[in-house]
Amino acid sequence: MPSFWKHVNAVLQRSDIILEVLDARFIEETRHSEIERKIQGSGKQILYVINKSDLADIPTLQIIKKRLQPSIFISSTDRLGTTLLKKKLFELARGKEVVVGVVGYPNVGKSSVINALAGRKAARTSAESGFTKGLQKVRISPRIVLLDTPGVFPRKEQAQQKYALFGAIDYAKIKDPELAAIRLIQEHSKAITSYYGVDGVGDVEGTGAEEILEGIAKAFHKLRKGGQADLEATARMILRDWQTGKIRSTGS
Ligand SMILES: Nc1nc2c(ncn2[C@@H]2O[C@H](COP(=O)(O)OP(=O)(O)OP(=O)(O)O)[C@@H](O)[C@H]2O)c(=O)[nH]1
Ligand SMILES: [Mg+2]
Repeated sequence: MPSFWKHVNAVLQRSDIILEVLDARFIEETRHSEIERKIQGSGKQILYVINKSDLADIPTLQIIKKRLQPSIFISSTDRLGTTLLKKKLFELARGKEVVVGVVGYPNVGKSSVINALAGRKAARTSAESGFTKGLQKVRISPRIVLLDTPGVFPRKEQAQQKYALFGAIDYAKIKDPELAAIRLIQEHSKAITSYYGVDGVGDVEGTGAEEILEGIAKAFHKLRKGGQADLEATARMILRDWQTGKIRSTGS
């Protein structure tokens, strides 16, 4: 990981404009304290790119967007908001040649944002976090060059549970999947119970996250020998479906 930081630091230095890519479902959690501190110290222009907005609740997004400026919400996969983002970059460039660095946590969609702006698959993407390993330069106009970077974690932060939510650590690798799944269920009980068809299980107010997890295990026959619910396997299934964007958040 330290070599990843080397690339990110180089990009922060070389760039005139920085795009910090955030996950629309976890805007605050994906704001990168260490990167933002470095940008603040440099006086460079930052633009928050709230990606994966196709998976989030739009009214909630609009409220947050007002607090976070300058920002724009887009969906790289559905190509929503990408024309506006491009227009904004041209405005900020003011006819000069500019280098635009694209930074953020692993898996938030940095490479996908670049592809959406380029209109082609210029940067490789993957559902696997930590996919981009080096620097990549992608020209999107005669005067605008984008630099893709590997996703990095703030060096002082240890937040496995949070990382599981937005896929910065893959569902298969997370150490305590039950805890992460329970937190996810607490925050998004409606979306999850309706996705798995277990609406009647647990408490709608979000107090019964463990019962919901158990209910999903039983409904999907994820059982250990002896018939006990296999909560770990169920938790990994939920985290996988969440991380791969199968479950859409409903704002609850
Ligand atoms: N639903 C949805 N999925 C997206 C969007 N943007 C990216 N993804 C998915 O998120 C996953 C990660 O995308 P990448 O572009 O590889 O993310 P990255 O930030 O470059 O990841 P690293 O290089 O690993 O740090 C892929 O499975 C993408 O298809 C989006 O706007 N909507
Ligand atoms: Mg990437």
